[in-house]
Amino acid sequence: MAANKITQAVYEQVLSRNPGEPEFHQAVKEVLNSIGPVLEKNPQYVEARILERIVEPERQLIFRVPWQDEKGDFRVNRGFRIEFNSALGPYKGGIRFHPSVYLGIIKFLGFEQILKNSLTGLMMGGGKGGSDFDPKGKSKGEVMRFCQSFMTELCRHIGPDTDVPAGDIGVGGREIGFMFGQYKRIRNEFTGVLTGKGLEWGGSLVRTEATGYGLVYIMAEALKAKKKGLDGMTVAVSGSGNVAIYATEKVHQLGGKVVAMSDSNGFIYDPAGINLDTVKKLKEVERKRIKEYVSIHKKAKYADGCNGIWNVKCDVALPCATQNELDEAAAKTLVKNGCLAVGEGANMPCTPEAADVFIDSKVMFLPGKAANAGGVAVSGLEMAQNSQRIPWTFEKADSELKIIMQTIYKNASQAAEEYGCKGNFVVGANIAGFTKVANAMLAQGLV
Ligand code: NDP
Ligand code: 2IT
Repeated sequence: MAANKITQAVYEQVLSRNPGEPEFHQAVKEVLNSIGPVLEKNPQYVEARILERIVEPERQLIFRVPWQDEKGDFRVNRGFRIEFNSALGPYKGGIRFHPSVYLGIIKFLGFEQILKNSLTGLMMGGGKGGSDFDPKGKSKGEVMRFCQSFMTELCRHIGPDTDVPAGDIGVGGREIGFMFGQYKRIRNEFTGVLTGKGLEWGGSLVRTEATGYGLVYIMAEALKAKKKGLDGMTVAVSGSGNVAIYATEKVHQLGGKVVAMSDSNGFIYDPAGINLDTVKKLKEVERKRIKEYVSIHKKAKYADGCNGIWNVKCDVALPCATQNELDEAAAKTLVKNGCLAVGEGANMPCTPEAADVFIDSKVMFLPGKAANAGGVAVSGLEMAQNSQRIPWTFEKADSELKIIMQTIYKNASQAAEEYGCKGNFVVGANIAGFTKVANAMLAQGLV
């Protein structure tokens, strides 16, 4: 059978076996659309039904998370952990707390994570977890009780050599601390079962910064290949969470100027360049809205509606908020305004139509599974430090991160070129990530 017939048949099976999960379908489709040529060259993958296996999670956990709010009322949320693929190592991937979370979101993230983790070159399989719990407006005590309840169930399924969660939207250092404490109490073991831990108790330097820094390192590498650099460039960064903040920090360190950031309510535009100390204080310390920025910086402007950020004229766009936040119309506006490069800090922030606009317009487009792999890469380095029981210096972790991002760029470019799609990093990242996982699955037999 021709490769495109095979991928089409697998896609149809995914649709019928996973109804009502459009984000998962979208993530799978993008990969299937990339790997036809790999199947032509490697009939052994087809014979061993690697595709049919890779789209089916090894294990899916869905559980009740009961907790008590400040008034003493009983509340219930739903918890998830998808242990998607362990061909390359223990399941590894973040935990997301957001009201939009349901099975399809966690499966799309878990599926992407398989190939992303493969690209890092470290020993990590793919997994993802989360809950539809909304941390917004909750007290610290409520968040702690929720995290403890979530971990009371999750702790039976994870372990430092089995499944190692970390943060994602709505889960940062504070939540990792609460979950780690509960795991330790119940299991009576102090192990590297979570990454993104505090620096005094097993965390790695650079993990907090890693996703944003890594995104900018790979963007700098891609621009260098075009004899360009971030110095003097104007940049728009959506979101104002972990990834957005440290992407902005690194852009500024490299001489670029971030002029816009956002949250789910709206965006700020500061032509003088975003003052990151203010954003950090508002978002990391005070947990306030981005709108407050303009009461401190009077020349900056705020507008309601987060999508408006893509109307801001910029050389480089870094979507760092959430899936499908940048659509076809926004992509066309960016292209019209002269945007040269787009790097996905978030997971799948560009719709397929938006990605096509960039690729067709020869805008350099770095897809999330390559561009935001720095976070999980430093998580892998945190696991290595935990195994050694020796913490590394900032310089060592940062230089390893940079090397990993440069290697991802090189491997994705080479794979794209080898399969006749030079400059297409979507195809390149999918092929480079997929090939390693497929080979490992073949070698491991009927897994
Ligand atoms: P945070 O929770 O720290 O920040 C998320 C940011 O995105 C907030 O500014 C939030 O605004 C905004 N946001 C969330 N949902 C929406 C929405 N529906 N529309 C518009 N804006 C939204 O999360 P992270 O920075 O950690 O994660 C951001 C993205 O990066 C996610 O896609 C995540 O999967 C991805 N990622 C994260 C990694 C990490 O190490 N943390 C690693 C690799 C990828 P508000 O406060 O209003 O909700
Ligand atoms: O999407 C991601 O790669 C993350 N949220 C980070 C995962 C991790 O295990 O560090």
